[in-house]
Amino acid sequence: PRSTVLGYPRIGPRRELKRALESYWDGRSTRAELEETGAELRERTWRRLAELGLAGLPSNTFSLYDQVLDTAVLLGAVPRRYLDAEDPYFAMARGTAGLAPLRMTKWFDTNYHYIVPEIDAETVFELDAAKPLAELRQARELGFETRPVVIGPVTFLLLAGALERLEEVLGCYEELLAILAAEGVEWVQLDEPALVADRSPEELAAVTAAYERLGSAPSRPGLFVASYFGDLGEALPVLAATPVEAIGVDLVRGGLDRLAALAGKTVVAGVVSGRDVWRTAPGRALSLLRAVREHAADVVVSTSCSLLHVPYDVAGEDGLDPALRARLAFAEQKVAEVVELAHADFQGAEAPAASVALADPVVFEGRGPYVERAAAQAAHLRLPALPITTIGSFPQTGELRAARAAVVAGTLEEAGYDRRVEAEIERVIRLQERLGLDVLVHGEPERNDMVQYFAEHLDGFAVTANGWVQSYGSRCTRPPILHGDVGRPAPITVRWARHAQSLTDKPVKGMLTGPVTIVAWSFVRDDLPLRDVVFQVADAVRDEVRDLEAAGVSIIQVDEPALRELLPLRRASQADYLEWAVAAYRRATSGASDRIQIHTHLCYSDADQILAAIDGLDADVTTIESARSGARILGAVGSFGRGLGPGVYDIHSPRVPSEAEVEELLRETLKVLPAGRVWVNPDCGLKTRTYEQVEAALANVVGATRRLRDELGAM
Ligand code: THG
Ligand code: ZN
Repeated sequence: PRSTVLGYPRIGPRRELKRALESYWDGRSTRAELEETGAELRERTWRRLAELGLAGLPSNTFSLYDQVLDTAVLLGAVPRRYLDAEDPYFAMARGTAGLAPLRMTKWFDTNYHYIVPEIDAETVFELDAAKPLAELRQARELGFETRPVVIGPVTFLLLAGALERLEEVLGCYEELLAILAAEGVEWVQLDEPALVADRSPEELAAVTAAYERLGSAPSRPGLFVASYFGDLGEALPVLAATPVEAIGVDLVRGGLDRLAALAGKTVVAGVVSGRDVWRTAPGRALSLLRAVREHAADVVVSTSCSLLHVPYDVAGEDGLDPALRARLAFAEQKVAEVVELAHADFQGAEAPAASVALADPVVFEGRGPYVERAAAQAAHLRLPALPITTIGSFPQTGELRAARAAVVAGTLEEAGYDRRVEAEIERVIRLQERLGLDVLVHGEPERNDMVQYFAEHLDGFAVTANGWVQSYGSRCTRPPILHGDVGRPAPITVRWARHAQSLTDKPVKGMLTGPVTIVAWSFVRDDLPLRDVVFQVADAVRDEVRDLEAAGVSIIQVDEPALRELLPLRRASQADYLEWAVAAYRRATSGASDRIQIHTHLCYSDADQILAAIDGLDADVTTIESARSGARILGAVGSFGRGLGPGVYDIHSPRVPSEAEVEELLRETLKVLPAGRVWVNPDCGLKTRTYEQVEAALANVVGATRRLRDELGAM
């Protein structure tokens, strides 16, 4: 059979695109130079895929920023206010001095973020096929025939919250199909990952309408509709009943149940995972392929989703244990696996291995009831009304980043680095005292990325030298690889927390990352249920909590910014996930005695969806994004029974909020929450801001809070 992949990384094997983007944004290079880097990266990818023996090469999987934004441009959905910007594409992605960017949010259950298209009464859809055509022609000049990849109409409109505009948008897709057919294109790939989540009868009817209409377009290439990130479920027979010629199914996460419906279709069988870094078990993959061939007219071997979500290449990762390295497959290795499977004989393969059974629910001793804890903490901490705090990180200076690089390069000794970190902690403590904050932080100067930092200090994790994965735009993370049993050989944060607390009489928070987030932002072993892995991490966090308490820390923050990210796409599985995720958090914090105040922080503005679960975490204080979303969260928190700090200013923007603005947000908060449970804090960590911005903003936060305290005192 033939072979293909649904998409490929595009940031560049050495993050060439990141460098080119940031250079262009800083005015150090031109748009033409940026485009040139893009063209080189595409050329390299097609050549490499062809060398590896892949038969079906995709095009239009490259993007200068984001594929959803590219689709909005393709369909003419560019809000008018951006058209006068010097570069409307990047104005939508990043904003300009006078224009806020479009919203950004998580791509399904991945750590990739896409730009949310804005579609309203002003939107006039009009096809602009320049980008897919340019990529198609570039590939042809290099001698490669490719399959253009575009996000499908149903997923695009669902992401934009505008499915009612289907008829208009289908006109653009029809026009695109005609143009591609005229170019002699054989196949086009339309991505419909939204079909693996629960869909209403109306939404399924939209699938039928869309693909009946595109299928009967008078002039078109073969239609390949790709689904990924899960099982198509009831959408499979719906899609199969339309005239599309090929359907892509995720056989890593999805099952074989309804494959009989695919009789007569080409099935693009996603048997090599695009979501993990493990080698594919050939026995299982071959028996899946054999099962598919029994039903389908034709089988194409493929990845379960785009390889965008894995790093480029295991080669060069010389720092990894050879035994671990031998188990790994990044994008290049996964392409080789697809090719090998396509050449293999499907006959005589073994049956798929049975999945691992779930362990028994874990029992642990909890903390006392909130009211009792709150009384013990109040007596111990003696905080003023409306206590002011920050989320944890302070600006990361260039000096610190350079010092970390020098340690890696061997030109700076650990002891010298540690002294610099201690000096930075002292500066952050003094700054907070001078500003008049009540609960201080050490500023996290010892951490680059929090998950990377904990992975480096825990057993069972490996970190890569160059395993970058795009998170959004030019931003990447290097997800650690959780490959063995997790353990904490020694305290991790205690020495920094102790140093910080020794500098001041005010309480300094200990700062930890929660078990769900550490696992969500890592590549995780697949031989244990995810839940069991999360519980192992929870036990390591619990050890750290106990040691922080023993070191004299009286407030410990355990963040779970990724709690929502791992929420299953299907509602039927959500309750079970939330139950064990919450249990893992409580286990991680259960080592603290009642007089220790546990804080947590959540980053996103749509937390109201899982507010009950956040309540279930049973943290004494929760800080949460609020300012950026127009304090929308306040409508949902009235029932929240413990301390809450809805952010009073948006740290994602360099803008310094005025005292009056902060005061207004605090007044709004005091309308829905009793004053005794309100905390005052920014929306999120201050790592990406400058000290100048942070000082000015926090001074205004303190000013506004003091005015309200005076009023409360007078009542
Ligand atoms: N850490 C990890 N995953 C995350 C976040 C995180 N996922 C969600 C959210 N936060 C994503 N946001 C970002 C924000 C900034 C960066 C990456 C993801 C970033 N990265 C540096 C870069 O690309 O230049 C590299 C960081 C490094 O040196 O490790 O700025 O906070 N794991
Ligand atoms: Zn945050």
